[in-house]
Amino acid sequence: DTWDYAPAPESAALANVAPTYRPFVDGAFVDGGGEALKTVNPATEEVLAEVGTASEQDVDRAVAAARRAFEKTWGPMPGAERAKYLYRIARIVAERSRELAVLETLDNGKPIRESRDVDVPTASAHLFHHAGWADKLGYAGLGPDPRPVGVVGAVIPWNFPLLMAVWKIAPALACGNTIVLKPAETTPLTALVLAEIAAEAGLPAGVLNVLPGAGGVGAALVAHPGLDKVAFTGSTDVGKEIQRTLAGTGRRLTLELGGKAANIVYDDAAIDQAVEGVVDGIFFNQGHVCCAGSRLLVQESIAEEFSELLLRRVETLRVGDPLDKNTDVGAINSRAQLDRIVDLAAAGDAEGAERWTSSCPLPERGLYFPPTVFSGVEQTMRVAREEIFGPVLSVLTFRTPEEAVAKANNTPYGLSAGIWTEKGAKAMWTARRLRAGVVWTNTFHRFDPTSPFGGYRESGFGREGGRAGLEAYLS
Ligand code: TXE
Repeated sequence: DTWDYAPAPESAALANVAPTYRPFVDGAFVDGGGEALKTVNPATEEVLAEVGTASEQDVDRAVAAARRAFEKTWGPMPGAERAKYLYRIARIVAERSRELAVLETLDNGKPIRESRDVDVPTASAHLFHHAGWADKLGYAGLGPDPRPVGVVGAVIPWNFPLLMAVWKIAPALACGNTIVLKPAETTPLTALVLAEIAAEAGLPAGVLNVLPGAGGVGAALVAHPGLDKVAFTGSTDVGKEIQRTLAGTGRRLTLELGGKAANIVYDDAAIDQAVEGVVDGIFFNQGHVCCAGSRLLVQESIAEEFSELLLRRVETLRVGDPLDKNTDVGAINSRAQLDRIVDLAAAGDAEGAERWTSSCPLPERGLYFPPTVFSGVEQTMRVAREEIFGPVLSVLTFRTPEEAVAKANNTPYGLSAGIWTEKGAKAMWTARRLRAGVVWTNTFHRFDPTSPFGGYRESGFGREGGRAGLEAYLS
């Protein structure tokens, strides 16, 4: 009893896969009707690739192709068969991990150590995990026979380009949906390689479509009446705009937006471990992380000692060439983002916070910002309230656990938080009171496909990963 939508890799699908960067629609790379964009390597500001972008007609075509695939091939396909494609894609991602890691680092600016050890393996793990769900959805606690939602439109940001693509694609496809994905304009390359990988795995035409382009392509996509669901990760402002666009349409929506996470260090914490966690919490991926621990809340009794150890450790971080395996902090993804970081840091100075900057020399060219720590930060300051999305930590202090919780929750966001203590009961007491979707204890930035990830309030709604993450893609 064979299911005949699994052509061998040397099939016709691959004939259309050219090593150029163009929209991927209905199983083939096509000449998009949009104006070509240039993606730059932020470490050098040199043009990396010219990328064909999608027009509104391409959005129409992609949504129509996704609808056809949903109705004719992917939707009716048994889960066990869908799983085979996802396993195959997961395996190819793992096999091509070096290439993907290098491309991600070139396009995004993140250290190769991170793209190699975090982004790509986490993406492949997410695909493997969801491949395993495809034939077990009846056990997901969502009824005996949960149905796919239909055609999904997904818009993703530039901070984890491949991983965010996979966070949308893997659950959507595992649940039997088809998808049209718009990667960020500054980092479209790995999503297009992923499309090539899908073709290599023989994924039926139309199941996955990738439309490079700027925000206008995203706006045209999310407003498209042919979608059943929209999944967005990006800024809170755009998330709110999308929510307004979808109001009253009955279409499903999940939003993963910004954050301003507190990393709470109690006086009984293992200090060296906490220093490492705080450093990783904010300087991982240059701080371009929605769940970054951008507010350190340290207990007053150890604040001085902790700050001293922290600055000494931050001083050792190597800022530089993202392709160098020894680099800890890479390049800022775009000039616009660098400007935003510079402006917000200037607001910290203006409002009276004390700025400390690492003395690590920065490369002579490229987009860089040195690791920066603001102390004497008050809760009302912009550096304590606004997402900086850069390598900038704001330090606040607290006296009691109650005060720590109150300060941690004093934010319009609610995506993540960290707790550092050797006392289990104190960790549990604190975690229960934090209004954050993810709370890490004695660790930070721990991502696992089995754990749901998502926010409260202005950090958005809906979960990605785990059983909860499937709900968004099933009805
Ligand atoms: O985000 P945008 P930007 C935060 C972070 C950062 C700020 C701005 O603080 O400094 O947002 O970043 C597409 N309809 N985060 O400007 O614009 C866009 O093309 C539909 C946190 O890069 O939200 C891209 O693909 N789509 C965040 C994606 O939205 C639209 C990650 C994200 O871009 C659109 C990124 C529109 N009207 C930024 N306008 C996180 N949660 O991790 C733009 N886009």
